[in-house]
Amino acid sequence: MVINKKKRLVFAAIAVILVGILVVASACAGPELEPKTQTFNIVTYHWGYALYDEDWNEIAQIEVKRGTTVRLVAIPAYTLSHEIQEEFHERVLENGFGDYPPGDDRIHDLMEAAHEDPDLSSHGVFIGPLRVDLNPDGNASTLEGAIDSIEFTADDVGVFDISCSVFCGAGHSSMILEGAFVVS
Ligand SMILES: [Cu+2]
Repeated sequence: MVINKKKRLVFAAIAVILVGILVVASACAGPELEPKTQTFNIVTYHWGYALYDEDWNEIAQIEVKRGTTVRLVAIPAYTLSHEIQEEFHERVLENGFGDYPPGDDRIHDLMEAAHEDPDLSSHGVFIGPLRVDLNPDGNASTLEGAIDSIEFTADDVGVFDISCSVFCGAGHSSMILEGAFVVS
């Protein structure tokens, strides 16, 4: 009888330990099992990009850890408020592009011409090594139709450029954000 009681106590103790291990293991494994997706918004305009995190804080570059599931959303500026579009317009005037120095009088006219030409209204978001090539519609009638997005796993460590894959006028070849996407 004494031995049986001891046995029962040992079994009970083992059971408690096993349950404890399971609870701790599931608590530890929980966050790793759930894939974490990081979303970034990329606004395209004549001629440049503005990067935002998922809460719409503007960021200088997109940085993720290797293995992260990334969702990139490309949004043409024309779908945003007039005020925001004006801000991008000012950025281009202030910074210039290509052969046009900051404040060059011709920049305004070139931008206006591009805005009025429906064939130049789309911009691409291209990151070759990551096989990202987004083409938000420059002439869509709805916001949903205008937006293009992709979800992928950032498997390759590196520093990647974002560039434009759709001809969009005078500033097309200047639409390069060097080192804009970093996987560490
Ligand atoms: Cu372009």
